[in-house]
Amino acid sequence: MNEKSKIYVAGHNGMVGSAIVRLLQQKGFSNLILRTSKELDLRNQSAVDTFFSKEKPEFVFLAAAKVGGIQANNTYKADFLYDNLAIETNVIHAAYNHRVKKLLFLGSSCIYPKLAPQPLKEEYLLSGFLEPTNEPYAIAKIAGIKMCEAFRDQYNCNFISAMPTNLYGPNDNYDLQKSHVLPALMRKFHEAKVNSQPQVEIWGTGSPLREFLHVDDLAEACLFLMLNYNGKDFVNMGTGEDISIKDLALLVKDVVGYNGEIKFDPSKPDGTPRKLLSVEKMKTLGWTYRIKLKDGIINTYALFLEGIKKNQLRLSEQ
Ligand code: GFB
Repeated sequence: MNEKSKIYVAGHNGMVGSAIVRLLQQKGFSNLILRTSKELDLRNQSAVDTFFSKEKPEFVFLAAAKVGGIQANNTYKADFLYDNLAIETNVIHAAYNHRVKKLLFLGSSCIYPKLAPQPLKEEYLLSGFLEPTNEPYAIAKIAGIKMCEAFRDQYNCNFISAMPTNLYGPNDNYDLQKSHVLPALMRKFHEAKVNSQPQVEIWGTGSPLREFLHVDDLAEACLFLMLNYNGKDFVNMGTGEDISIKDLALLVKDVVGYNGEIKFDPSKPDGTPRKLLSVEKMKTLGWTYRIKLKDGIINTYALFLEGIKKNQLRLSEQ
């Protein structure tokens, strides 16, 4: 892949896709093909095939997906399964049909069994039962990995897969019902501070452990793999460090400058108790993360404040 290569970033309006586009542009890759979901519905097989036949991308970052936090995953199970399977099937098959030179598929750390040993090594895939709150999403992402492997085995396609841990950063979704924990906490503490509320409610018990990777680091890792890795086995992308939801809440509270109380709501699901990725493989390949969690949260909160001023935040997702 070089600066003139024709590169399709699927999902460029999302947090991950937009970070990949920002990085590619910074690095001088100037021949990017982008389509919003209104312009190209990736769940529509013939539309996707026509697009690939017309545009003939050489490289594909498959960052398009239906994503959301624990509650969205648990509520819209059919959509998470169907939309993600349809997107992957259509894009991966079109990439094979139209001779894409290389494709990077992005999955998620929720593909691992709920009670797998920690840190989660790539080889633990399919060794046990999945976490029920995100089983449909995980099944779709596992199918995407297997599709890349199968097209490689049967047709020699250079399709690779990466499994990122929980992500955060610019362009996140701040819808309190559908978002992930970090943007939700940021918004809750911010609004509680502005409205002088005495208390902020946090879902679950606060005890689950999660690992957080800044999306700009993820974009670097994706480009690194696109330039340097051609293996069949998928690769984890994370920091190798985790934090309890309670400590994360205290950290975000501190960055936002909120002085009230935290109250846990155990009627809301905790989800998987822990999902810390083993990042040994990425390290051996030569990549490690850069942005420390506190710095990333400070930076993301500054962008959040700017977004509020400019009315550009995704506060309610369709
Ligand atoms: O980020 P999150 O929604 O997803 O939740 P998962 C992480 C933890 O934070 C859970 C707790 O234990 C939540 O109960 N939490 C506390 C909150 N307060 C809040 C809140 O206000 N909002 C949210 N959203 N959580 C998702 C999967 O799992 O992770 C997806 O469902 C995907 O499939 C994604 O893998 C990365 O980490 O539990």
